Amino acid sequence: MKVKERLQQLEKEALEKVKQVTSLKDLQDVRVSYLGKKGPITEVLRGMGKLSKEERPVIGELANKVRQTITDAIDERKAVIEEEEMERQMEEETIDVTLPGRPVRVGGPHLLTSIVEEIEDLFIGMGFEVREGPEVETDYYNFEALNLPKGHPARDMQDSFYITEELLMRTHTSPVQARTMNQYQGSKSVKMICPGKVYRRDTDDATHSHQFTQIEGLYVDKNVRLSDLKGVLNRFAKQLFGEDREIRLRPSFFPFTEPSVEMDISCKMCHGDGCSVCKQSGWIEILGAGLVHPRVLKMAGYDPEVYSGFAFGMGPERIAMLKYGVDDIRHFYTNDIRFLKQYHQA
Ligand code: 2U9
Repeated sequence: MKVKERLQQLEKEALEKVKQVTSLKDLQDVRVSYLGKKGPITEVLRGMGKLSKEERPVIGELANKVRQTITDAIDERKAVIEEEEMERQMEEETIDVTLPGRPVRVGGPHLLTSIVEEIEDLFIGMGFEVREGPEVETDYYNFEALNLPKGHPARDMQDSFYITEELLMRTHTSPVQARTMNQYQGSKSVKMICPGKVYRRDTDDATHSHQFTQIEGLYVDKNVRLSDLKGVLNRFAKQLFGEDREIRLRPSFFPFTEPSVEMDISCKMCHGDGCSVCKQSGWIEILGAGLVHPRVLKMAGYDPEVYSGFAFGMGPERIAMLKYGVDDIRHFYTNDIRFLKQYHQA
């Protein structure tokens, strides 16, 4: 058979096969068998050397044309098969839009985070700024600057985690306030709260934790009086626990305040009559407070004859326990999702 005829025959044969295949795999087989390196067209091209000078360009052109025709036919067929495949898939695969969706579990702030933020907002509303400080503190700022010199009995009262002789995990957030006053050296007033983690060497139980949260407040200015403290705390208590709650101040003692007080709120359960929540007293202890000790003011560079101030401290865990009826402080740290999710606001 002449080369020309052979090529024409190959074209016809290949086009026929292309027409017949129904899968992409079979189509690929056709491509390889006709156009591949070992295929008949390549063979023809390889044998061109044997042809006469006149025949060579004619056959070369024809071979390329045949190859192009087969390639085009294969590509065209490929598109058709792919389209058919897609249509078949769409027919077969039905999506049941009535199936229930898979819910995405949404997290939310921890109860403790929420209560701290609520308290922060409340004091920000009364003109306080929020400040933070280091959790690893110097003995000076944690004790000394707060009128707790070395050998003071209150240092034993609060067994602490010491890192070195001069460094410890802060036992309260008061050093943040002492640092702020020390920075200003009596040059301006201070109105701040400081929330944060504190550490004490306690054995954990339902009401104690070796690590817990505190929010302390400090207002130092000219002419700050106990009645200012009472006004601020009264607003705080009513806003957090309800306008129907009353407060009372009882005398107490803290080394860094003089006089010192403890604040109670009236019991919501019994409205003052006495019940198990308030241990029959009608009142629930909420926080400690007082007027900043003159010695503390002086150590930070504030003249106690010119400046005075009030300070208070509270434990947000205790506040949250009272507000939401949580009976064990350990619930805040053990991260049982069944506990936590009860307090997620959507
Ligand atoms: C400076 C001066 C005075 C902060 C104060 C309290 C009273 C207090 C405790 C209540 C329960 C903390 O969570 S708790 O353990 N705090 O009773 N804290 S006055 O007084 C300061 C702070 C800083 C410079």
